[in-house]
Amino acid sequence: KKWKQLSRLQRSVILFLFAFLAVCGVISYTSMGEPWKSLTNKSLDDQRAEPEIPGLKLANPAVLPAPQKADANLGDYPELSLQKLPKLPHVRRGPSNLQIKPPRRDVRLKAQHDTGRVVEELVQADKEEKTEKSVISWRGAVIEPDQSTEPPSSKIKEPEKPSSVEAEDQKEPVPINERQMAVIEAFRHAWKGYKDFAWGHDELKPLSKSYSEWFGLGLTLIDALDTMWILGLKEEFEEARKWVANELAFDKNVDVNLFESTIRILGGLLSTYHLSGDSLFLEKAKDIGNRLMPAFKTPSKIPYSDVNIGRGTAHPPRWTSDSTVAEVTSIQLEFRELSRLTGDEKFQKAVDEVMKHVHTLSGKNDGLVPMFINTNSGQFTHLGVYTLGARADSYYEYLLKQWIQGGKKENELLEDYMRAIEGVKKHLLQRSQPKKLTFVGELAHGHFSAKMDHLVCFLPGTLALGAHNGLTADHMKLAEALTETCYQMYAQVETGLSPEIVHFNLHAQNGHKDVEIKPADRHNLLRPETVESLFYMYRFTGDKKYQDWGWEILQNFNKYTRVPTGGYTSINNVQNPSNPEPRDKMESFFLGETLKYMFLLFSDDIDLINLDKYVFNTEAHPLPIWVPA
Ligand code: DMJ
Repeated sequence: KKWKQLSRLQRSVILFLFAFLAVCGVISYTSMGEPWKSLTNKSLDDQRAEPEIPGLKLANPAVLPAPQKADANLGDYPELSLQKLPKLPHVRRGPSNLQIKPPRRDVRLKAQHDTGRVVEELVQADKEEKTEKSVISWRGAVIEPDQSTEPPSSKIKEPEKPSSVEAEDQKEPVPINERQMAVIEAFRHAWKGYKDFAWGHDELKPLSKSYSEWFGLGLTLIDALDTMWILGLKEEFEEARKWVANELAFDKNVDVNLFESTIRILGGLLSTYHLSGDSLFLEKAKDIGNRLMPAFKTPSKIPYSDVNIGRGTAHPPRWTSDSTVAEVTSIQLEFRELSRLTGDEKFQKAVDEVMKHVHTLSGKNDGLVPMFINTNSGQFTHLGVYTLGARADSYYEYLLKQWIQGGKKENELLEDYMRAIEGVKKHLLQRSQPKKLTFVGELAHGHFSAKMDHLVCFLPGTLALGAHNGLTADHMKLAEALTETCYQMYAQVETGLSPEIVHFNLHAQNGHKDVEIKPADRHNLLRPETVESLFYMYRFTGDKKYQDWGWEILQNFNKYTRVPTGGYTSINNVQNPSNPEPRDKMESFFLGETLKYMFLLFSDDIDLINLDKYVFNTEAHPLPIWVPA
């Protein structure tokens, strides 16, 4: 009624005012932001994270056989996303009783690492999450070995208990850093392939999405058990444990290689027993240990290479009655430990006898041993060829490591080791051109060959371990030089991955690098030796360059050997980045050794497998030192 009484002008003014007020209201609401967004299901963390981590959901990673170039971004790690971050364990830190520089905690990556910034954000996000949730280490109190016992006496004792140390629990946790997380991510990717396509079988064939059998004993699964424990992968570990409990049976009519099954299966079970305290693994270790014993029933007591673990028979390879020297002298750490744990001295007696016999043999050249030994006569055969590579390598490694395991009392072992290193210096060391890299060549009937297997790259780590245990400082100097050489075997190659064998140039030639590669030698089997040595060098020197070198290697494994559907593969050609020719096989030692040493290399927690308490077997399975330093 009143509206009708107003004049046309008055009505127009009122309408204009309403319209004006309405427009002002909308503008001020918009400038307040978007308050309705807080009503969505997403957490504030998600909302914060999304715009800050560009590219997290990039497309697939480098796909074999056409990998991306070296400086990968997170697109190479498709599994990495905030939601899928691994559940991280707390690791503990104890007194710094190793002779290394105090490691900085919570290492930050520098800008030169391409994945650094984004991974760092992931780590930060994870740290924030952890402070809220307060995770307790599932690895509990059993990571410290029980070392109070001596080697077994002749009388049968009660089985030794595994480690137990509540004191360790009191120690301050050391957070996992971003490089370790990248290793966890790599392990999970490898494990996914194994689980999806090769579960319970020996090795994954990641391209054909199938598996290969060697012994038919779940080799990869057993080799990887203690790596899962150390990386804190509880779920994966529990699942694998179930397989060991329900499926693993050694009562099989199958020929196994004594050395390979000792270092991978017996060694893997023993170290998992020590880390977890779970007697299942000791029972399985006893079972396989007993089944391997027929190998020692030879005229000379030098064991045969092969044993049928179901039938209890053993034999040499079909074409010879020789065994390989490295094989018969690199089973000692495991059998000695089995005796200590079971109180049954027969295991230790058998392997000690081999070492005592080899100690007295003629045919050595200043401590260097030939590659073959006859199981009938007990004598070396094929005399005159000396190498630190295939067929002799771990003989040298186990001389030192047995001496350490036994509390540094067995002098013959130390004598043989010291003499052998002198022999290496005298006969096998040379320097390459143009970079003057120190390398270990081979000697064949008086002729020096500038050939070096990647396998030889265990040596710098072993030399460093000896120096840490009080041997001459010279050994550490040599270790430093050889580690640099082993790194150059990766760095001078097109893919940044080492071939199986290199030849060093002894004379400078225009445009030639130190490292030459023959077509037959340019494969890479995902081997661990260089990363192993980087780990020892970092532990003992604290020099971060060793971590940086390892990080480069990990990135190159991711670039050239990672199979998108799960797993990593050996490759045939490290010189062709556009087609490294995948071989379709993931060796068990990639999980047992390579990734484990990577994880330990990137760790600043010296108590994560303390080297004064544990000695690694040649397959990277840590066993306790009987008398701690
Ligand atoms: C492993 O089985 C062991 O490290 C062995 O001593 C040498 N070969 C492989 C790894 O390269």
